[in-house]
Amino acid sequence: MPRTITVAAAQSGPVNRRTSRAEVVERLITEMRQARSAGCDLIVYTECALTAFFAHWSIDDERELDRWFEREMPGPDTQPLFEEAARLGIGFSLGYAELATVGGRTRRFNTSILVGPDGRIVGKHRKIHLPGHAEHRPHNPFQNLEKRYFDVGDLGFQTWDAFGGTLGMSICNDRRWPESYRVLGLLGAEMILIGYNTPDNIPEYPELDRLVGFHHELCMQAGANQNAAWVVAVGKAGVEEGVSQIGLTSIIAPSGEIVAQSTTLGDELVIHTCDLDESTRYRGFLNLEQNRRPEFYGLITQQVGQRD
Ligand code: ING
Repeated sequence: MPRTITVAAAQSGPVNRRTSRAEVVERLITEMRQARSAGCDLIVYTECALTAFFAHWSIDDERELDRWFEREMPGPDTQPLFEEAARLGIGFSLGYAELATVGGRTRRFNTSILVGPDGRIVGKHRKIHLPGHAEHRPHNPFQNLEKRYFDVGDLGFQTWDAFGGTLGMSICNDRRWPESYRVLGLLGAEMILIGYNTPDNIPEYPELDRLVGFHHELCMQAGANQNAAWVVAVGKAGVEEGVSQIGLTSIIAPSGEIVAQSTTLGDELVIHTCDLDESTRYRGFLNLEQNRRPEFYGLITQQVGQRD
């Protein structure tokens, strides 16, 4: 009996900064119902799915900043999503800005959770690779202030047994680092869920603008194939608060092939039935256990620039 997960990658169109969480959750629930009607076991929402991607502008007042964060999950605005998931019997992953207390200190994370078909949280990932800058850059048409607004994730990379397989999560810039996929692959990930907010232009490197879509696909196709995992990558797309973001929501097989991809810059469900035994096949082909030579990989675990 093949082990399959039918996944809906729920690309999000722009979310206006004045759109309430309740309105967004209504959109998410509509998509959840559509996904379930299409026979999906899992719907994957994007990074910071509940709000506009507020890292794209400067916020100096801490109380104003904290308005963009969730203090509890589920909270009053998101509880209906969990309840509908349990009613329909469909799982989901959701990206959001998390305000947490860790060791008695307030911490702010760019977070995603995995929720089972019973509406219970299975696992949590906190974004590790924070791109952008901490200071306001007045000459840029938009900011990326994740280094100011978020702490580096403190949970590492993890996998969970769910939906009949082993699943892991990453968030946005995590997908550009081969280490993200390799650690998840070594932990047995057969499917990696990724949300992202990716502008289609890079103020500091305009000469790379033409390659933003190519680099987005390249890093995930390589990560999927080199670690024998499915990758389900879901974008916040379109022009959101003046920032034009790529779509290219993609489902990528362990072969590295993009088997399904969005064609719009709005809300769009990209659905595919993923055979987890494809992961098993490519694991056998790769043979990570016998063919890796970690004795030569030492440099990878060192901080760049500390080489003597
Ligand atoms: N965003 C971007 C990402 O996709 C970025 C930042 C854009 C990096 C373009 C490189 C090129 O990684 C987030 N939110 O990480």
